[in-house]
Amino acid sequence: MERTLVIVKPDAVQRGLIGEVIARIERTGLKLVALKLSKIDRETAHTHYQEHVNKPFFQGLVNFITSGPVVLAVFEGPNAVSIVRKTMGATNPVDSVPGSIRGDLAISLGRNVIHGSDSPESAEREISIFFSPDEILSYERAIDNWILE
Ligand code: YYY
Ligand code: MG
Repeated sequence: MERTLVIVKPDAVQRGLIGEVIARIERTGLKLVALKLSKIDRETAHTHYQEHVNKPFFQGLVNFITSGPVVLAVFEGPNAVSIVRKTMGATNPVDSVPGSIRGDLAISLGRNVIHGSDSPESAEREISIFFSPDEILSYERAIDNWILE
């Protein structure tokens, strides 16, 4: 089953939006299989955002993601990566549509509330940065037959 990493970013934690963001993803039907409040150190931020290391916004991005507590979550389900990306909305809140997390809750590119993995391969890589295998739970939900065909 596909998994994806979600980070409720420091801006959203400060703004009291943890529940709002997690709830929107829970409501899709994806299963929450790991969850923790954490503070990302600079080395871990570099590893997580390694694809952006040469971009002009990289230092600002690392400063931001390490600036306060975040919530780290793993969601599981068919097409989990794409479902979360759709629920998040476009990277720049100027482009993210109303109804999406960023479209409804953000106005700045560098304060865009949520991270979600961009492919199943990046998801596996990112999840292993933040979670050990024993922190990811396997469990059944009685309602699964009403969510999964
Ligand atoms: O995956 P996603 O978060 O939607 O966007 P990425 O292209 O991976 O960029 C990661 C992160 O970097 C983005 O959420 C905001 C920030 N960023 C930026 O500050 N300035 C840019 N021009 C592009 C991205
Ligand atoms: Mg990305």
